[in-house]
Amino acid sequence: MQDKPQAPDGAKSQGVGARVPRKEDARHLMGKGQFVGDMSMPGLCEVAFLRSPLAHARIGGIRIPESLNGRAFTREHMQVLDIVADSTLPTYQRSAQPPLARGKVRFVGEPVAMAFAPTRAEAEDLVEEIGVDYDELPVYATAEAALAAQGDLVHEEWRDNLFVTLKAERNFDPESLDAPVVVRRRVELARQCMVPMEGKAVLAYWDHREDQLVVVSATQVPHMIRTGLAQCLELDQAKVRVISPDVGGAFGYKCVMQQEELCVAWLAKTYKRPFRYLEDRREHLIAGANTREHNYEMTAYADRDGRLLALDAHIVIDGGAYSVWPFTIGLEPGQATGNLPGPYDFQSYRCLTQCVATNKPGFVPYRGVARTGVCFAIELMMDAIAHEVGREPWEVRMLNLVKPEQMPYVNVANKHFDSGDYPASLRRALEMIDASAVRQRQARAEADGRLIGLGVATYTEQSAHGTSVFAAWGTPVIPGYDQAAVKVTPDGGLEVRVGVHSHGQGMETTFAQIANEILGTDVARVKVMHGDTGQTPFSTGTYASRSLVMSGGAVSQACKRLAPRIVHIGAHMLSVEASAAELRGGAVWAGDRSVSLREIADAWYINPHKLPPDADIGGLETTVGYKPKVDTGSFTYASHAAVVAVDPGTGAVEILDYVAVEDCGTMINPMVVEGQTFGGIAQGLGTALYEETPYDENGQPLASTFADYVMPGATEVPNIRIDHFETPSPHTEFGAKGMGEGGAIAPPAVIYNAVNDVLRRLHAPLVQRTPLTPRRLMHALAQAGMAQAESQAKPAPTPAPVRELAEDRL
Ligand code: MCN
Ligand code: SMO
Repeated sequence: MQDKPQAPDGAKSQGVGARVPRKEDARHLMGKGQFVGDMSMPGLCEVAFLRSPLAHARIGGIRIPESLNGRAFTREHMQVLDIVADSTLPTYQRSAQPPLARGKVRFVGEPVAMAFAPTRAEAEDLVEEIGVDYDELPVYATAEAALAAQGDLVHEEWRDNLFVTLKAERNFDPESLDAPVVVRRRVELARQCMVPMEGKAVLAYWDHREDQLVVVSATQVPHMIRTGLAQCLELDQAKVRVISPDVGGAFGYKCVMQQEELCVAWLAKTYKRPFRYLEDRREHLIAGANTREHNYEMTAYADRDGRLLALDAHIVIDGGAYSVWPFTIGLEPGQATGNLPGPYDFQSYRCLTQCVATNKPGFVPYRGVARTGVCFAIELMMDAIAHEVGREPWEVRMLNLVKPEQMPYVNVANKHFDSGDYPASLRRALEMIDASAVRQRQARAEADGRLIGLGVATYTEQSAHGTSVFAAWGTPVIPGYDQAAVKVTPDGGLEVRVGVHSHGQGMETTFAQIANEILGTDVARVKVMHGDTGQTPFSTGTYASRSLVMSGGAVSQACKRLAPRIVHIGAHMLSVEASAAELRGGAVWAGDRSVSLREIADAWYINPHKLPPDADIGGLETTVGYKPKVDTGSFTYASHAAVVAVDPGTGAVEILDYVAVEDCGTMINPMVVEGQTFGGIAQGLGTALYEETPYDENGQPLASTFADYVMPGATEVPNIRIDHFETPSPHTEFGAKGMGEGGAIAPPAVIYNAVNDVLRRLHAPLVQRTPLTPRRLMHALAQAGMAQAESQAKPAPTPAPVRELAEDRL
């Protein structure tokens, strides 16, 4: 039976740019996903951890009852190396993270001991029997306290509590600018968690036939976890296989090696039996990881039109107790320092960034990484400058945004913007939100007494940054070529193997679309395999919105390498020269005659007497490595705008309208791009309005359940309207840019700019610290009258006008 060759048009409708429904949705909608928690194995034991109740203490002793021998363990029992994330950044001080605490504990929730039993409940009972003597040490619950420490450092062998200090300076001499406008700002982002639906999850066993440790883990980066585990367990990598099955959201939380992964892997290696650990929600909120806590002090120098002339910044990042492997804590200050200048064209910049070790869980990259913080900082600053010079926020942005005719553009922090029309995205966002109508509406009072505000923000999302960028960040693992293996099956279908991992991004569909674009194979017949080091070529994995550009690029290249081999065989079967044949719609054509990929595959595998004598002996499979021509990253950008209504009676903020105009170059699947954008914005709104992990002065986390840790739900996320531009990147396959994080970058800036639009009209102090809880907003509103009186009474503290140094630090 032969395939009917597809009509060329039919094939195109599944290729690059098509809104193909996601192939992976069927199994998830039917509840057939395969998560670590769904798995069962004979003899499987569940693992529970005893976690530190104190933020900083020396461990005097750990008492394990004799009855628990062989079932409960401390660091002493484990023959493994600690997780050490070293970095080549100058000033960097490395932290060694033991899988179970050694000598002291450094944050509440740090694993101190573990036990296993047939059920989790029994394992939890066992760890309860373990006794620990703690000698309390001074707790550094804030970066400020940690910087002021005298002795008893978080890591005793260090000089001070600083992970790393970064300095950037370019043409910085504000005196010489004689800027008529000087604006100071202090903005802060709260600490928060990532809260994927599925927490950490790992199951490990010994495969006796392969003589291999198999670790099934919910991870974004299976190949790197294999490398990391092999190093810490001192095993050959050939003895370790890591499988990442379905993963219930990751968002950066699962792009690093986790202590629990190492513990469970060690148990399986030692006892040659299956073990599993599943993080529960409380563990996640207390001990999982924290993120986002940045503090910015900035001074901007501008002219009277609002043109930014220079920016001076001091950034402090609360890095928590340990640096993560492999990205290191250096990534966060590196990205913050490099991205703070935003999408703007100015030439004078100075930035000092300090990343501080404190007694909190280690800081982990979270969707957007530092860019959510820097967007918040620079976009609040842009609004402040606009206010200072008496212009609309968008007028000042238009003046400062890098223009399309300047592309490619190297900015003051040496970021290489590849392509795009930033001002056009802002114009389109203003048009969609109908800014002039909002201004007219604001002039009238609302019938319900609420106050309307309009906010905008523009950002760039450096994505798919390559070798040179990571080398500059000094990380122990640096991405290079991503490989894809593509194989035509004997019945003419396609197998595509990639080392990245898809956990909601839809790559099982979009990578199939790429293969379809080149080889014409129906998307339904393209099987994308990922997440298993035993089956896929090496990739450092999925993070930094890189999978499509890097791994997708490799899929394209591999298909392109197969195409001429297919044509060569097909032409022979059609008795024409290869130059007279063409691959189209999954078949090789010569005039109106064709031979399908199924027939060609059949010839290669089963009926080789039909092959040309000089057929490529590589056959119908190939593995190709790829990286973009220029490795400084593809810069997706977007402008977001929102209209909010503030209720002065309750401090509640309702989002009345939200638009996003994004440009990720050529879209592989616009529907997937929109899904990614919606999800990112929902998370960004969480950062803006709800999510916070507060700590008391003893380093005790105060939000350990969803009663205290507030997340946006379906009713809090508005109807978001999205529009796209498609300016191709000159550096990548198809001109596509990465975009998976983008949605999460702008919302805090947009929402705060909109609410501050309201507060400015009331002469109230501005809000500049996330999240925007009703309490913080009520506090600002309550001060409205007072603030007005003060600003009239106080003389400007320096000759240049410096205003709005509001410090709402509730
Ligand atoms: N895409 C496209 N056209 C483009 C760019 C992307 O069709 N021009 C598609 C891609 O084919 C892919 C998706 O959009 O299906 C995202 O691609 P990309 O921007 O390459 O990002 P990654 O696949 O590398 O995903 C990582 C990124 C990051 S870093 C975080 S954090 C994040 C995010 O993706 N975590 C997520 N989105 C997430 N979405 C879900 N559901 N769950 C997570 O954990
Ligand atoms: S935070 Mo995304 O995994 O780079």
